[in-house]
Amino acid sequence: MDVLDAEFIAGATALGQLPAPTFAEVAFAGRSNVGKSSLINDLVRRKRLVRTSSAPGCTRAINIFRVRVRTDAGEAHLDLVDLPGYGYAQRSKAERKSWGPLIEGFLRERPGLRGTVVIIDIRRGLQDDDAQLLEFLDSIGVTPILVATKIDKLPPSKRKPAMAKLRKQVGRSVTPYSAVTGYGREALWSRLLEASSIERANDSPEP
Ligand SMILES: Nc1nc2c(ncn2[C@@H]2O[C@H](COP(=O)(O)OP(=O)(O)O)[C@@H](O)[C@H]2O)c(=O)[nH]1
Ligand SMILES: [Mg+2]
Repeated sequence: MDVLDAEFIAGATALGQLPAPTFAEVAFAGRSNVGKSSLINDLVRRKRLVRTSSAPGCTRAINIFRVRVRTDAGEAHLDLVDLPGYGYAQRSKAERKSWGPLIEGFLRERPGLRGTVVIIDIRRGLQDDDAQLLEFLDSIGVTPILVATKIDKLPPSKRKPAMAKLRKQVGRSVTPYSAVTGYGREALWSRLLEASSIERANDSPEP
């Protein structure tokens, strides 16, 4: 995938602060420190577009990044939405409680949303809060795009069995990914473009 441009558009800690959607949007959800920001940076091939952190749990905002990609049909815009990480136990309870409505509200109400990527750490497998998010998505009729990241951290012999186990747990296909090696990048882009019906976004006016 050829990403021509990628820029930060907006950050918000409340839904009401977000700008109205302009292009198709794909949201990225996952536990804190799962590698969400790294994955978005790898997708757009920009090292520091999205701030990554070794101190987990520090992204409490919804951040929107606009990308312009070259497609067979020409060029297209797509907005990538980095949602706050969930499930970080060391944050205060009140703070954690505030993330649920923000994430769920966005996933439930955002009119421009075309796809929801749920990212799982392949070494940890499906955690309770991942399962809860999948249940929530199911309850609102959203079929997630599932990604298992940090695949490079497993020795090659353990990758296939770990993926098979995860696929069985979630009952659908999962795209393996490594933000370090770029493994899975093209496969995930295909899923993002398909979810976004990118040709339609292509007809949209310039922002
Ligand atoms: N080895 C490896 N490390 C990763 C990968 N993705 C993220 N990380 C590391 O995991 C930590 C958390 O990543 P970050 O993208 O900030 O996670 P976020 O909290 O979900 O946005 C950082 O130290 C990253 O360098 C990956 O695919 N492979
Ligand atoms: Mg992050």
